Amino acid sequence: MITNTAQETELELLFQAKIDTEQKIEPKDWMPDAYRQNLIRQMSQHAHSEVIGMQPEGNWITRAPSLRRKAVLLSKVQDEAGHGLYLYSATETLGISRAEMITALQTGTAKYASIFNYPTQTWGDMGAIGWLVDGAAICNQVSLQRTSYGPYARSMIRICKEESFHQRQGYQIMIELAHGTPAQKEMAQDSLNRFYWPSLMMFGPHDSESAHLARSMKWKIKRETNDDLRQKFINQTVSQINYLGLDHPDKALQWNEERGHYDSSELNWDEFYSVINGNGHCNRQRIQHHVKAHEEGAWVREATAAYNLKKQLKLARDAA
Ligand code: BYC
Repeated sequence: MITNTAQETELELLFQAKIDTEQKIEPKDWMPDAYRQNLIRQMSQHAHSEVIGMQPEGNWITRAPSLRRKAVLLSKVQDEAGHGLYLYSATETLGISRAEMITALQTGTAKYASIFNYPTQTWGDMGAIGWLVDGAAICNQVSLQRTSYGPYARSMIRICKEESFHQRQGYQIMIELAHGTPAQKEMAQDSLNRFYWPSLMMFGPHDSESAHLARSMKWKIKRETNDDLRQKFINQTVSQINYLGLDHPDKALQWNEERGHYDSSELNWDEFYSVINGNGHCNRQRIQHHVKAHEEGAWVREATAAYNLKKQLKLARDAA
């Protein structure tokens, strides 16, 4: 007789074989519960980041310096809402409801990207966010296009295309400021100085401190490690800073011929952990704002549910 444990072991072996041969795991496939939970954690946090990430930029829609800039920023912020929508929908395929995910965000059980707890003080910050924050996100998300869970991988393909546009619009703002008046150049430098370090923290703790890394790599949820992705981003940003004619915020940055990479300063990990544990500059404000918007939107959710019910009833009656 085959026992439950033996069957589970075989299922796990078959599951890992599928991953090892680059086949995607789809919603109705068998998967270990820890795989499902790990994905729910990462994907829902990714969705929350997209949605909370609308707030720092939303802050500047009414103060954009021209109608064209306003339209572009508005469109970018709307894209982020769309990314949240794809990701929440993809996460729902794992058996968790949207309401459960929102509660986890609002009660602090689920995290969102640390970067969005930093305030946006000037128009230059819109340039720095598009260029560096979306740039860091792309670096990570390009590799997530090959993640093992089908719905997550597919959502990443579209999101990456849109993020590339976001990065270009941010870099274009930086080009204009950096090549503008001395005051504009100073604004660009100040935004770079403030957003450079938090952008590097978006990749998470060092690999040696990353709680989920080993299993996520084995299951190919993550395709590259936190430190490898961060290094890629550091390398690619050097020439972009040079082109802008700005000073690199990392005074210790040095090309290492042997490694073929730039060596850089250590990040302020106390600051990172303080921010992800809820004590960043804007953590409370971001969540309060989310709760307020969610409560104000209750009538929309109720109206949609009532409309769907009516539609279902009509379909059922017509079919009867
Ligand atoms: N911020 O074991 P680790 C965008 C947490 S938005 C906050 O390495 P993992 C955009 C981590 O969650 C795109 N928390 O974790 C939107 C874990 O805590 P829990 C955002 C962080 O998951 C609007 C603990 O630290 N992109 O582009 O293996 C406007 C231990 O870490 C952070 C994504 O979300 C952080 N930076 O690796 C503009 C990408 N780092 O869960 C732009 C998807 C770590 O145990 N996510 N933590 O409580 C990932 O790729 C991975 O989750 C991470 C972390 C690389 C972020």
